[in-house]
Amino acid sequence: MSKALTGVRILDMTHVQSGPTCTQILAWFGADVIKIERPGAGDATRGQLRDIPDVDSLYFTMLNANKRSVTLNPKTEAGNRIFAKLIEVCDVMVENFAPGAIDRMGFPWEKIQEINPRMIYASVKGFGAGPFQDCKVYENVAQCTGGSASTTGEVDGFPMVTGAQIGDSGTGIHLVAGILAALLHRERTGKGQRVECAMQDAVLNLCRVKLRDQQRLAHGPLTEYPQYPNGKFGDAVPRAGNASGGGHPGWIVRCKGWENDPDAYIYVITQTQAFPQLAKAIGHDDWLEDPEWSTPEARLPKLDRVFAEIEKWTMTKDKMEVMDILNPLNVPCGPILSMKELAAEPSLRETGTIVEVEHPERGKYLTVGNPIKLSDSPADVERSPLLGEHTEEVLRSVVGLDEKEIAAAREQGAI
Ligand code: CAO
Repeated sequence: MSKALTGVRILDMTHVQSGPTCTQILAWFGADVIKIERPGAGDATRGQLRDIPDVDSLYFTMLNANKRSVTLNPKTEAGNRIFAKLIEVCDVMVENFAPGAIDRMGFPWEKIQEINPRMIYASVKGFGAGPFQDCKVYENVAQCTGGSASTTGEVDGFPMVTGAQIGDSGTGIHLVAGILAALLHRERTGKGQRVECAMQDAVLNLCRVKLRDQQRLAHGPLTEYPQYPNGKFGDAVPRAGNASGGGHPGWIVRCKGWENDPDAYIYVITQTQAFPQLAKAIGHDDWLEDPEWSTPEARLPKLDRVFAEIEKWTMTKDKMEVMDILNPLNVPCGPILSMKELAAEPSLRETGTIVEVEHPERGKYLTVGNPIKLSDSPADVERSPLLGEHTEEVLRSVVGLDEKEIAAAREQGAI
């Protein structure tokens, strides 16, 4: 089976998480991703949060599958020439260095276009144009500045960041969409273009429903928030604990074993059309005839009592039993699954969402495979490259250097 992006060559100037997530997905779609790393050092994540001494960290290996690694310093004379040649022969360049870093290497967008007018040049930055455009940004900064932290957390608690890497991986995935659109556009026009994605913008996009609520707030209290009807609303969207954020109330309730198991919980949504089945399942047939409970409007001011009653029932069962009972009744619900449970889940292994990979230095490790499934182009997850593993191969076959030129570049410290 052919891969969707076979024949597309990516000049990968990414590091840490946001950019590498993007190029890893492109690699899984079949692109030839050539990751450029600083000679002798490489992507800083190779050495961060190491679990095994002197071996590429899981941080690196789980973000750089299916890529080729080339060590190259474009700030040296030979490195500059090699880099220009790579720009000429690649289709897409992706980078997420601090603002201006690629320009300082001698490759502003104008120069890149001059070298290769078909080049698609994609960047992640922390912020778009504006007062913060020159700032360096990491994940949690993006979560805080993109609206996620102010709307996440306990009702009366601190702003809270989430473990989902919506700033880094979230932006990387946005960038994939931009690159694919630009590739399609290039098919029609023959021209490349710039693709830019700011982490603040990507997080805000993912928090779209909260900007919806900000505008609703001007017209009265947000009735699905736990602050309604007894708490207070200010003039900005508040934190809402585990409230659903959608049109149907939901909450996390305890299940059997919660005293000792931090993940013995389940999220239950009291979707209107499934509410009669849910009420019967928890032993509250009486609610169905009682006007105090039978309609969503009547229940709205006392959702805490609704979920307390649901919890009385869920606490008599483990979370999987609750799932088994409620799902056939069409009650939307989901157990809180730990990373340990997810890692062991056979169905995720079967779909290639969790994959075991063999690495020459660390042995076997687990990674998350491509979550985007293409019927004719399934992703084959391959281990991440060692630092500079493909330098000579790429310099020979892609850049067209001979042995003498490679040796000279090595002498200069360019590779
Ligand atoms: N050879 C030689 N030098 C290289 C090189 C190579 N192959 N690759 C990178 N460099 C140099 C750059 O040229 C830059 O040098 P100058 O600043 O002197 O021009 C330098 O390495 C460091 O780049 P940086 O400033 O991007 O790195 P940092 O660790 O200080 O900052 C980060 C990291 C992520 C905060 C910053 O890159 C950033 O804000 N990126 C944009 C937003 C982003 O993607 N953030 C998410 C990161 S994932 O959590």
